[in-house]
Amino acid sequence: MLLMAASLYILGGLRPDVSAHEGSHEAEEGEAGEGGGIAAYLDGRLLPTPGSLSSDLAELRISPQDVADALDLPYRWDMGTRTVYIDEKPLPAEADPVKIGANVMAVAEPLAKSLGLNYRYDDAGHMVMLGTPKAEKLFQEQEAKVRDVFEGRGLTPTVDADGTKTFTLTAEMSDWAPVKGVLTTAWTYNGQVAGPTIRVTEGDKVRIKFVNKLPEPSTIHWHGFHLPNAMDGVPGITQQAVEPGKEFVYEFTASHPGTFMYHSHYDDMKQIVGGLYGAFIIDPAAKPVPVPATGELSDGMAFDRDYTMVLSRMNVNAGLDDEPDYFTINGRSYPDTPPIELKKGQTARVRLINIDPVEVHTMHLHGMDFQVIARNGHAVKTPETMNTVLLGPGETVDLAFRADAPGDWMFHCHILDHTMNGGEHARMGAEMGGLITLVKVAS
Ligand SMILES: [Cu+2]
Repeated sequence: MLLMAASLYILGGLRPDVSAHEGSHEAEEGEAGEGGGIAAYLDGRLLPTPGSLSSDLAELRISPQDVADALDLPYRWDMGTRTVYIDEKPLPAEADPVKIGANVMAVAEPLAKSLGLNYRYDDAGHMVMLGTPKAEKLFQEQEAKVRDVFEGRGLTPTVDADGTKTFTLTAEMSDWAPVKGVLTTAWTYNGQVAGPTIRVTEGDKVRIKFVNKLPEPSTIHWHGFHLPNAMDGVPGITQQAVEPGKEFVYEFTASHPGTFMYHSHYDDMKQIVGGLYGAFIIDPAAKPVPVPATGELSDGMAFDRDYTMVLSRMNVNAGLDDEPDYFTINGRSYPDTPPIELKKGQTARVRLINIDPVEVHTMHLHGMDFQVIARNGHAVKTPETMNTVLLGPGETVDLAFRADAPGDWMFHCHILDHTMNGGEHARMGAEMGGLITLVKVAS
């Protein structure tokens, strides 16, 4: 309702009645600024108090206490001198803090500048976006990890004399940026979402040292593997849950080649959606055969490029029972998902992994067909030519295609509310987001 009211008066030229604010710093509750419907975000996280607009729509106020709380800085309001102190420093005069209703509200831009925050007002979305330099920096630093997963580069193991490959996965809470300027506290393996890809060869002996630095117990399940029962990672059935501060060593042989995944099997709805998952690729021991110039593509071929897309979501402002707000490919939402880049005539394999515990996805490629060459870690007998493929929770699909049509083609989930980012579901003309990437074919 608030958003609708704001849209109406901006579109229709109406003005909210905020006259009580003019000339008075002690406006009555329910008048000045109330009903402006301005959402305020810091690093993509919604602040609890809605912003307010002055009658000329020029002066936009937000709650300085919300900002201080979000930054974990001490906050103090001196009513006598009408001064706000954040971290014991008074806000500059331009921030002009006033009491509106139950809240102290300050002019957003000078408030943001005085705290070294980026400031942006999204007029169409009636949103104030504040950002910390830390969010920008983390986004840049995480780019290389996202690309490693996307382009199929695995975590580097230590290798014993007998050839056993040892990987360490440390589970810990860590800040993660699904898009530039948005930070959320994620449940991560080695500080990243998706966790690092583990990539070995069929027949390899694998040892994974799991270190639990989470605030809760956890385990790791190896999804699709043929392994000793005690290594299956199900708490209360095959092992005791690994308590915070403790470790567990998983050992098994990479039994059969294919696209798999690993994920937490403890409090799954929270820990998997939180980010505790990754891709596990077992390459075949046999050398792949060259791709023929024409005709059918199949699992055992040596494609020019090999991509992995782990489909999930992050609940930045949404609760676990709410509509999810950021659908992600390897922890990133469009427009910050890296593109698939090919030259005309090249071939690519794309390993789709749906790790979401409840959502299905219908991945659709524009401009070209693809062939489904493997499902759930097994080559399909007769590759099927398609343009849209459905993945239920826990399913994997390997598809392959020849890049025969130059251009920038969308590759996206066709459930269209999976292609909008948080805060934008409710408005017309929202930007594209979520489960979208581009296939860029150079001629
Ligand atoms: Cu979807």
